Amino acid sequence: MGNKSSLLLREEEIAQIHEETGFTPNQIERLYSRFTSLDRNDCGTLSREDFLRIPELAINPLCERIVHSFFADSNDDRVNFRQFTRVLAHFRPIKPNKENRLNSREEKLRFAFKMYDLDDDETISRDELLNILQMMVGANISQDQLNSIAERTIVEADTVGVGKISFDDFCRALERTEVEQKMSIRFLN
Ligand SMILES: [Ca+2]
Repeated sequence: MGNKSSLLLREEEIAQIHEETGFTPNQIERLYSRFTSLDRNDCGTLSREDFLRIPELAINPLCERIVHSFFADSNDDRVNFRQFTRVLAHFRPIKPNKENRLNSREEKLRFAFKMYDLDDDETISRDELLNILQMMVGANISQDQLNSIAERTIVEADTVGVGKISFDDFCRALERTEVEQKMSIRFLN
């Protein structure tokens, strides 16, 4: 880990990030060293291409969408360390009595919902759902079957009858799902 990773992180930054994300100072240091190794140009921020070098992401069928979510708060298509940890915090496993706002069930659901809702209109349309389904199952299922899965999912989830899924519908549909488990990625081993 050379001197690069110890170069920039100050005590107070670590404290702020710990407060915000729930990562321990030790985890923050490790994330930082990962961050700097992805930051090929040493500019203190990551580009979309930098993210594609994270193996845990590259193998995820939703890779592109997850990477996109890192850039939601970014104006210049770059992500700094603070933004990086904030997004990763959503994937922190929930531990009893140690829940942090960012990795609560609600925030995990909100994060997942945004991955579907490409145009940010707060609803998931049939096309948006289809898009995700295609990424997840790839070529294993015919287009007709996918269409009918999307159709059925919307009909079942949409309680208002507008042909779209709202965030409330989404939460209700996932009520019995172990979101906490599914939305946890062990980024630090
Ligand atoms: Ca939408």
